[in-house]
Amino acid sequence: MYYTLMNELFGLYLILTNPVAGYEKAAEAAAHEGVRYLQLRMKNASPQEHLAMAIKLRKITAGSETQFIVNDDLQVAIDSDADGIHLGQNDCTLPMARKKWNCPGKLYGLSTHSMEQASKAQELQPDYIGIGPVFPTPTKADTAPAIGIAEAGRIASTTPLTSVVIGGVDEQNLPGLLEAGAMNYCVVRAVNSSPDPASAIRRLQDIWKTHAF
Ligand code: TZP
Ligand code: MG
Repeated sequence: MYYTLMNELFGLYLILTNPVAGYEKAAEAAAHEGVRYLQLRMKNASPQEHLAMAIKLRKITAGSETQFIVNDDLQVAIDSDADGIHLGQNDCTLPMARKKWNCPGKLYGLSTHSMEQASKAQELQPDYIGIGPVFPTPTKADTAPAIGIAEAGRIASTTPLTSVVIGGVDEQNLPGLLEAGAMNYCVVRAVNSSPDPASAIRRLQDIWKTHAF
């Protein structure tokens, strides 16, 4: 089988989890600032709450450059007509998700926690992989051990897949991560903790534009 693996460069991938500005304001900021990926991650919400919010964010991002991704819950992704789904190593597999969604053009993201998992991910042809956690983070319970800046950069610069480094990424450590080989990066707290998400997004993307490559 022939297929192309594209290593895309876009900088910020934003996950929304309890943004202090509110989900809608944060999503509007992401779409306005041209953030490529926006993921809804509501770990403690009921499926109904998750779907209701997914439908709102779907409307906010529709027609923008921002691809709307749902974390974990394939049914919520399907029912909200999201642009894609993000799956972890222990979630439903990518082949199962593709079979169930059965809708061409949808995007599939996969978390990886090591060089070995990143290499194996190529067989599954995800649209991007997450690499991390780079640093220990309070944002995700039950997370894999932190891999550190050097290893995250090594994996990102080795894989032919589009990648985002994740876990404790902020304005202070982003330059070092990019120097170590990271391509794109994903944050929760660095934007969700700001009452002004648009400014937080702009500051991060300005750093990325200055330090990448
Ligand atoms: N996956 C690996 S680390 C993480 C996820 C969802 C959370 C990252 O959150 P933060 O606040 O940017 O450290
Ligand atoms: Mg998951």
